Amino acid sequence: MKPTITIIRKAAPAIGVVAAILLYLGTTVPGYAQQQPPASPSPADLEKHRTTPSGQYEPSLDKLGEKPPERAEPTAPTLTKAEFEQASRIYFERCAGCHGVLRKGATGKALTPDLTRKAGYEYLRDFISYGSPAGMPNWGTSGELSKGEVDLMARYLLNEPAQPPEFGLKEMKENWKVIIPVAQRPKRKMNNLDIDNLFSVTLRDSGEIALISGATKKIEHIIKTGYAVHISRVSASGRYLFTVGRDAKVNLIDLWMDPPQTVAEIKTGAEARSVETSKFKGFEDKYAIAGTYWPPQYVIMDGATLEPLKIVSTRGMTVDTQEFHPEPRVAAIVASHHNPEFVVNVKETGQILLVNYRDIKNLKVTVIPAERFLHDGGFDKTRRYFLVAANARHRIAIVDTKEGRLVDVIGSGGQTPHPGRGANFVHPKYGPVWGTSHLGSETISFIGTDPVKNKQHAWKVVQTVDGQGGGSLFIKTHPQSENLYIDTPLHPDAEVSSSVAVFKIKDLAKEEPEFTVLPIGQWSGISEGQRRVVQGEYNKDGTEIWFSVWNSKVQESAIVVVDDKTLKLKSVIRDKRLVTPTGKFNVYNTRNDIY
Ligand code: DHE
Repeated sequence: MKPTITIIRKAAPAIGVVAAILLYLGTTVPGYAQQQPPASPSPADLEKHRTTPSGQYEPSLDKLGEKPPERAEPTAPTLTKAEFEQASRIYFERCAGCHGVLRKGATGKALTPDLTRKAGYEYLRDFISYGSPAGMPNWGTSGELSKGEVDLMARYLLNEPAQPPEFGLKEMKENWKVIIPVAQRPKRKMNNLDIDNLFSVTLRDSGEIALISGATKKIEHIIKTGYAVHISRVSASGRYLFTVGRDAKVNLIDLWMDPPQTVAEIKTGAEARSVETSKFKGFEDKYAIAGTYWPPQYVIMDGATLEPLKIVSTRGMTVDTQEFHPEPRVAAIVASHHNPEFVVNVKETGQILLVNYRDIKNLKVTVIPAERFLHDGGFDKTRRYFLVAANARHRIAIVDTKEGRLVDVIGSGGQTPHPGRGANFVHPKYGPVWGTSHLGSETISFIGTDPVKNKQHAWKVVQTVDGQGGGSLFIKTHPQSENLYIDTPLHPDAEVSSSVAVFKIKDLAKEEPEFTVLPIGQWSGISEGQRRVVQGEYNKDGTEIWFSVWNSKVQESAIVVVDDKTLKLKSVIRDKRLVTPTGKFNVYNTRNDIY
């Protein structure tokens, strides 16, 4: 295979990426809306939306769709019980991510019966069929929903919303299993794995993770997890690995066992994306926390058994208009290193909660008003400040986790920031910065994070540079590295989505820094599919960076390892067990919040 590297000066903005973003957010992206003719996504786009990885990025509540709704009594117009259940399933899978489980609106419009009945059946039917320039897909004309299904959904929306089940202590305990009790677990590491350099790799569509050795690149073990497992997090000691599925199932994996295996599991709700474990001194490995999309709540669990201890609802008031929101989803959660606290980001209310676990019984929660639509984020290099994207508001909220206060909420410098956990490095001109890329624009922004020695730059976007285009999800560097990598897996152009851009950090001192393009998809040796390249993750030493080449479930995927010094291909992991690899979590870097 012949590696090719291209040097690019400046890339043209990728207007085409807007369709993906609109589908993702269910809304218009300011600025882009003006450049775009008001058109609905084409049938081809919608087909991609349904069948491709980028399509799967659309917020969905597909697990919720499998639950029969509790209130299935039709009001107007009449729907049979079977019709109501079918419509509820379609609603939770396709609509609830944007319009809300209870149809009160989120990034999409509210669809409560008072509004839908005013609009009327024909209006709803046509809206569902043809979509809207504001981002509503044309479900009918694209063939995504049949004529009968469009009619069903229009009638369904005239009825009272289905009420999905709540999930309290009783339900959690019924779904909680300690497979290996603590007393029967090993007292020391029993295997020969170099745990710190192990990668936990999400195998999205097979509901598994692969544990891959950082040294040999060999798949050591595959472990069954929740449905479309979303992230892995590692306990402070490095012994326990936590995964969370979209179905809200949390697996606790003991990495000391031979082979590593799930020692406890629990279902914490119907839909979830986040899990974390206590890291403050004196509380290492003691607690775990999972946040759910449905029901809107978080649960604090015992760190060694996952026994649910305290469930707290996130229903409450929005940060700006101070209205009650009935279903604010829990997005990113991180564990503070400065206090015995979890930082819980509540998406729809825009509140950041500092949940103090020193005394679980008399739980103290500091509520920090930030900005709506909080999604993902990470610490600065000192691990004191937490920066999180309010993605649909194009802003970044910054919290001082030592003093427990909001530092500021600032414009991100681009459209729809999506940092993952972000990237920390020392900028040649501005000192320590944290960076984010964007879903909706080619912008990569750097925010000053040192309020002591570089006060004039702190909490400001000190520089923006253009990458390959929009559709970026993750940015990455490492304290040992001189490079900064930006993926673009949701870019509509296959060449862009299957490659990554790399900036030399020292070049950021220049007026218009150049970047190098690494054709990771081509390097994988796979010729089928769009080969979307997603989420760089370093090995423990920061000498190599791993990228997933993410194809659909029926196509071949791979992991490509790049030598960070030379930017050359180091190795390719191809194995039929690598089904849709996406997130990768190096044990050492994840447990120490190195990014
Ligand atoms: Fe993610 C992190 C939510 C789609 C891969 N994703 C997160 C977090 C949230 C979230 C709230 C932060 C967790 C934390 O730090 O505690 N993701 C969502 C969605 O709601 C969304 C948009 C749609 C959905 O229905 O799930 C979504 N995410 C995706 C994907 O399609 C991705 C690309 C592939 C996949 O595996 O599903 C994807 N999300 C990831 C990854 C992280 C993540 C790899 C962790 C990044 C990290 O470095 O920590």
